[in-house]
Formats: sequence, structure tokens, C-alpha cells
Amino acid sequence: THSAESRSRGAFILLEGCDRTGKSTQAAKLVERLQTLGHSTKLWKFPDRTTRIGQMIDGYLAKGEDLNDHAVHLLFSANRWEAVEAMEKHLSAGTTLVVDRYAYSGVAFSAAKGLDLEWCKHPDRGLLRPDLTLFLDMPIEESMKRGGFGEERYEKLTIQTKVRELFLQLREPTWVMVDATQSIESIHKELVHQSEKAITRVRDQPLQHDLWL
Ligand code: DGP
Ligand code: NA
Ligand code: NA
Repeated sequence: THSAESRSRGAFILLEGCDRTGKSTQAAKLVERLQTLGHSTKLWKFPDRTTRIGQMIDGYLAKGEDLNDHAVHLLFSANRWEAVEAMEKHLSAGTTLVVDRYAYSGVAFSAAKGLDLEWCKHPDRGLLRPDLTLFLDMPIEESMKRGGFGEERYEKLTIQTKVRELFLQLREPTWVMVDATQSIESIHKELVHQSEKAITRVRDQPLQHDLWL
């Protein structure tokens, strides 16, 4: 009925993984497919390089500008906090968000540089918690062979290897591990299947604002 529909919310679906594991390709395909299936769906991306904070992050990642490691960590976290109200608004209105990276990347990349893991988690405490985390996993040696690897600051074998280990430490029971060496179509099918289950499961649940609490 209409009243039941107006109460149902969208799902927060997160894609995480190391660099060049196909997250952005899969996120775009997933959004398109969910829309075709009749779910209001929107693509979201972190870092969001379009905001003022995002422009500082882009300067650091892509243009080699130097910044203190702790300060950069807080900028990435602030870039997520500045999106919270808009994300809540979409989710509450019934739109599913397919999010390309989030706080797990935040912690994994900073801790890989040697920052304390617990310190890294702290600024993201209380952010919206994803309803489903799809972790795209593949050997770093394979992702390094993919086009474009090495263009940005963190795209190096030693860093990515540490980042992968840290992701696995941050892994929660609800994560779905996806073999990212499969074909684009097989991965896509698995993501669609998991996402539809999540959309159905959370539609009558309140939003969760308890990341790492
Ligand atoms: P992407 O735009 O998804 O290619 O991400 C850019 C790079 O920044 C990539 O190497 C992953 C890294 N990254 C993403 N989010 C964070 C974060 O919150 N903190 C840190 N330190 N690095 C991040
Ligand atoms: Na990247
Ligand atoms: Na990407």
C-alpha cells in the first residue's frame, strides 16, 4: 500500500576494497541495474572531491601536495561527515545509496601509513552504518596489472598489501567477501543479488547511526 511504501527507507550499500579492484565499475553497473529493477537508487562516492574539503584531499592524492598524515585522515573523515545529512535525506525518502568507499578505507589507508588503528577509527564513530558491505577482494599482484595503477599516491605494492591486511582486520560478520578476479558480469550478478536482499531486509528498519559504537 502507499502508506507502507512511504514508511520504507532505502538501503546503504557499500563497496569496499583495495585500489583497482573494480569498485567504481561495479558501483555504476549496480546502480543502473537496481534502477531498472524499480528501486530508486543513487551512486555516492568517497572521497567526494567536489567539496572544499574534497578539493584539499584531491590536491593531496593527485597533485602531490604534502599534508600531515593525521590532518589528512581528519579531512577524509570530515568529507564523510559533511555528507551525512544528504545521505540521510535520500535514504529516508526511500532511495538506496550505492557507496563507493567509506570509513573502512579511511582507517585502512591511514593505519597502513603507521597511524594508530584506534585513533583512526575515532573520528568516524557515530557515522551512518552501512546495511551491506560488499568487499571486492583480489591478490594485489593482480590489481597492480590493471590500467592506471600507480598514478596516485597510495598505488604501490607495499601500501596496498598493508591496506588489504587492515581491511581484513576491520571486517565485520555482515560483510560479503566477493572474489574480484571473476568476470565483470559474474561479480555484477552477485552484487545485485546481495543488494536486493538488503533492500528488502532493511526497508522497515530505522537508519543506524552507530558506526564503531
Ligand atoms: P578513489 O577515489 O576511490 O580512487 O580513492 C582515492 C585514494 O584515496 C585511494 O588510494 C584510496 C584512498 N582513500 C580513500 N578514502 C580514504 C580515506 O578515508 N583515508 C585515506 N587515508 N585514504 C583514502
Ligand atoms: Na584509486
Ligand atoms: Na575507484
